[in-house]
Amino acid sequence: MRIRTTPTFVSAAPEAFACVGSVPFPLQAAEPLLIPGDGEPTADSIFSGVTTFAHLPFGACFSPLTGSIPDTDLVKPGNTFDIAFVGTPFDTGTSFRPGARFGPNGIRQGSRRLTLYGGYNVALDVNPFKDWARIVDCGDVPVTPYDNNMAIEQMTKGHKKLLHTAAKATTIKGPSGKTHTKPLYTKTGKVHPRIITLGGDHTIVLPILRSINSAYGPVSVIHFDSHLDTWQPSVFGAGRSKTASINHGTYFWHAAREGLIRNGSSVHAGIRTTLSGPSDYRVDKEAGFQLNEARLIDQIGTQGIIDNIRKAVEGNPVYLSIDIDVLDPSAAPATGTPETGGWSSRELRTIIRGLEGLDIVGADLVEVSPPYDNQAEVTQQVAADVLYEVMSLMVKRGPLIDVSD
Ligand SMILES: [Mn+2]
Repeated sequence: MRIRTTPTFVSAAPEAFACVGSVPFPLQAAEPLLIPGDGEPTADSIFSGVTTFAHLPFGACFSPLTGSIPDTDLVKPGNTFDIAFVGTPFDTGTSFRPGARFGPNGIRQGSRRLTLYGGYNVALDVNPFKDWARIVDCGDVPVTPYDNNMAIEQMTKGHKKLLHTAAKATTIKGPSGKTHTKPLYTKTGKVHPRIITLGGDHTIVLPILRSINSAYGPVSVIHFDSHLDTWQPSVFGAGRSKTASINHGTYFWHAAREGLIRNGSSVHAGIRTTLSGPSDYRVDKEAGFQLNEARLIDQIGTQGIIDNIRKAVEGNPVYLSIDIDVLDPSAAPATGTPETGGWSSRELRTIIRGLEGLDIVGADLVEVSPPYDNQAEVTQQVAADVLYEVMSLMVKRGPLIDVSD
């Protein structure tokens, strides 16, 4: 039977095609807004279109079709950025429930509504989307699921490629009106963009810290997690092979031994895991971390946790790593190794906002495993919202340039 094409369809088609490529995305609307203020005119663009983090422009920094990381021409001249979101879909370092390889796109899905009203962050009084920073979504680093050693090389190389791209903003006006250009902390002599990584299981932080070290040297780490992740391979993963020794419970142990972490000025927050024994805390201290257990919040509140974190890292370049399992499973069920007795999303967001002004050089959010999320996608949403706070902190802090001279 022949299917009839109605005259209505035929006449409507050219109009529909005329719209392709010209749908105004929330942050790129060329026409004046209909209502004065910070709003945006097209709510439909929140739920339609190809998904990037918070509808940010897609950077196409890698070649997903060939699985390759380009050696040159990563970012075309004039197309640089200050903050890049990048996915790292690796989950073959997990010990229990896998699935974090779907985390990057899960978090992107959870981020779709972030710009519905324009993206202004009330608590931090900043709109990260409409300030000095050019922010992009670089897609995903190509990662093999068959060979962890190769994957770690890919992740190191991919992160380095983005990190060593020149930042767009390379000057800043100081309080006196003077223009400053001297980069803070870097050993390369240039201002680096900040990379925010969407995990992936927590193993990805070892390659990330190796990359960060190539630009900044050892950094202080703020680590939100229910687990220590400084376990010796003999305790976690049994160290049956060199490959097995690097996993999502041991990467900080390796990072500390490689000199990637500033000893004594790194800090855990939200810890509540069982241990192999009290000696795990001793090994953890040797790796350079101060400890804030989750239950401490009942005694000192969110402000007390904030104060402890700031005291540990202030004055240093800071890397921020957030395991979504720092939250209580009621707030974030979709993760590989959930632990009850965790913080609420409100408490975590308050604590992260309390890090305002710190020199955060990079960040990640890991261990979101979408196959375990509920139908409301609550884990993916809270992950996106937490990264929105992190992005706001980075924008509010400004480029990492020294204004003291
Ligand atoms: Mn964890």
